[in-house]
Amino acid sequence: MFLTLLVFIASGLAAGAGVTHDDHHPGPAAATPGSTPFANTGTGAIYLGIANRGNTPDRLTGATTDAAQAVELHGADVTGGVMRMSPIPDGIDIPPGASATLEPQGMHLMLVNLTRDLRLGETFEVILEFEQAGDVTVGVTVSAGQPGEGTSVDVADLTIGPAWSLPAPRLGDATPAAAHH
Ligand SMILES: [Cu+2]
Repeated sequence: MFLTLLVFIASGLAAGAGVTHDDHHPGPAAATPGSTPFANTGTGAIYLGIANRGNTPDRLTGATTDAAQAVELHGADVTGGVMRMSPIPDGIDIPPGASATLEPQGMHLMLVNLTRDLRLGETFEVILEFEQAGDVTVGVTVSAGQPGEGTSVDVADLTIGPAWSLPAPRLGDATPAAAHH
């Protein structure tokens, strides 16, 4: 069961990052909605920049959103075309005068068990938890990979965002909905 979870999380991230993941395709049976909720539930990732304009170190320690059952801070490392990601248990440091950049194939906020489809052009909210700046709610734009859509917000010493996410289906084995224009 644990191994199955790893495979689905890994394939979800690979899809988000544009990496081929067909080797992990579980087959047509897994596409049946409502059969095995755990394995069928999708994942996503939130990307954003966080700049610290002040003189005090801050740290992103966690996040929550209605769009997923859990949000994890992840780092990612690509070696030989294979991406591996790992939790960042102590949070993401934002030193004074510096920035943290969460971007595809790098650090990200992992959305575990999506509660809804993330559809192109839609927005959803995430609450970011900072050691110094406290809880900050920002909008996340579902984008086809165009960071800069949406707006950034200034809170305390931090400039946060714009935050964005790639489209992702709530069901892990479903095909993302086509863009509507
Ligand atoms: Cu991840």
